[in-house]
Amino acid sequence: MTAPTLNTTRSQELFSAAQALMPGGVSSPVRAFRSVGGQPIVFDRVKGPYAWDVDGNKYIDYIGSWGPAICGHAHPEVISALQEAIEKGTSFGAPCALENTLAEMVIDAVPSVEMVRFVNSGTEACMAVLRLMRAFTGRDKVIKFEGCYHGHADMFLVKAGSGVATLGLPDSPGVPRSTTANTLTAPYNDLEAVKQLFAENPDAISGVILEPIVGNAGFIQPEPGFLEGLRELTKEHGALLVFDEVMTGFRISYGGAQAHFGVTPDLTTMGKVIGGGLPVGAYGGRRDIMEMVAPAGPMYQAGTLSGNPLAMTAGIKTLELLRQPGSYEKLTATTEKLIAGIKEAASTAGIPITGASVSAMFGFFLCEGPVRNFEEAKATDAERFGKLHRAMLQRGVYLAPSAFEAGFTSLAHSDGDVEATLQAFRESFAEIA
Ligand code: KE4
Repeated sequence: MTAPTLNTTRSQELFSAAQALMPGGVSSPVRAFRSVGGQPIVFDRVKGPYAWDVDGNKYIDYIGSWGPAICGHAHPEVISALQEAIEKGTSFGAPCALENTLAEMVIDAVPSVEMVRFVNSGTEACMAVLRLMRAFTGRDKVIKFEGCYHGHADMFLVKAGSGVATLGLPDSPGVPRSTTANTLTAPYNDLEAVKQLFAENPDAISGVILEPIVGNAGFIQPEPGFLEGLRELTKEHGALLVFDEVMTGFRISYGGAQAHFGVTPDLTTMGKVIGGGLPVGAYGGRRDIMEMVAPAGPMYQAGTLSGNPLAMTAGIKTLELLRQPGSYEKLTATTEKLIAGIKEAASTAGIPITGASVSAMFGFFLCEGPVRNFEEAKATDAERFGKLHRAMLQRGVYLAPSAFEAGFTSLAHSDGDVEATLQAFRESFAEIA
């Protein structure tokens, strides 16, 4: 059953103009649909689980602005709180009580966080946390994992995931080798490789940073014992364990992936959900480490718009909505139904698939699996995924435009939305089989 061809004339006009104004016509590479083909659609507005493009087409959205829209886009209580806050100004550049409120909420929720600093993006949070790891330990090297993405700061653009993997970039030009010389990499889920790196670099590794559930190489879960093993190894070697929870924070559970798995890192980065759709990042952790951050300590980090009242307001209201009883049970039920249906639809069409979900995060690869690391993720049939993405878009379902991203559900996705999505998957898999 071939989907009707949507009228996307206005999107095409706007995107064509955008490409003359901005590199690739986008403000972030993955939005350009380069790896899935077809024309990006230009959004006009979003609400709940839906997005509408500038031609009036409606989509069920499983990106949710790449994570922030976990309560649904433009939640009325978030909008109302922002409308009230904006009357008092958009940015103070001075302390405000709202920072205390959001800080208390994050500290109360996230097991590792005794003190927190707000910034404006996940990239900033990861840049700062690496500087803090090095400042606290006096060591320069860091271990990251192939396929994990920690923002676009130079030192992390080594075998990175997300858009770097999506575009098949050999990391990035413009990054001096001297900058990445201290970035060591290992395959995800490979404790032996990490042990080897510590043995080869005695007393030189400041710590290990990872996505506790990978969302930037597709969706890859830690194998039993992996996180616990890293906790032990870092302790044994006087190094720090850092969970990059920019994507998993407040999505996997109200305490993040660290609460879900029961493994407590020394430091945590956050973003996305804690800004409720406005620019917020954060890093936090043990008080003895965080008190090194200026002006309490010597490690410098700063930001004009950090902690601004609008972003704090959106974050506070979003976390208030999420901490309502039953939120994560609902998110889990929605997402488990979705991924089960996707796998069934692919199998019915005879298409190899492996996939899973944890709470409001899911992903699948179009290959037999299992997928335990980035190398195995590359076995996914990216070309077939591109055909699937286009077929789903024509049927009004908006999936991440990359085989190396995760999918996100929200409290706003209804059973009806999931059923409509699964029907689109059944038709699309049949079309591309
Ligand atoms: P931002 O600088 O994009 O706010 O955060 C960087 C970042 C850090 N750590 C993790 C685990 C992340 O997932 C991200 C950003 N995620 C991507 C999606 N894969 C953002 C989407 C984009 O780059 O446009």
